[in-house]
Amino acid sequence: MNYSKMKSVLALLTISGALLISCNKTEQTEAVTDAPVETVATDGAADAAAKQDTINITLNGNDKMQYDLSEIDVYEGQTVVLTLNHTGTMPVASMGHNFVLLKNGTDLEKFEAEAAKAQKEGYIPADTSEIIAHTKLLGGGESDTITFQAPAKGTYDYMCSFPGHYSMMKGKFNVK
Ligand SMILES: [Cu+2]
Repeated sequence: MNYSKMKSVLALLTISGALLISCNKTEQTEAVTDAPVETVATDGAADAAAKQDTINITLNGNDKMQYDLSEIDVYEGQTVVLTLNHTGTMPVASMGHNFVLLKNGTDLEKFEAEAAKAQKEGYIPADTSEIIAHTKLLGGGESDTITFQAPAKGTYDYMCSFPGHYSMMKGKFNVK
């Protein structure tokens, strides 16, 4: 073996050595990043939901003046696509339902009193400063879908603003 041949063998050894080291490094890095992923996986569906940009919510209201959800959970930053279905058959004039999401600190009783004055506007008061999002007022068999950004982390109230409904038709909108 002459000198130049030896040099190239040495070079090869150095390269394969470097490759081995880099392979080990990759494995180690993977092993480290694997651990938290597994931890998250055990938390299940809630974390999967947290990763979605958009969350679809279906809320039903019936002729007995009831929503089918008393709590709605979303995550901060999510786009909320909420569909309200009126699953009953009664007309909007006697059993109208909507979904009104209110800012923190809103007095539901006062809000309802203001809403009651706005029959022509589907019981959405002229001053909308306390409203984050709302659907149309629906009669039996109707649906409305709205899209809005989840507000900052916190717990918010939602209600139906049809006169007399909010005592039964209300719930908590939790932004996690
Ligand atoms: Cu209602």
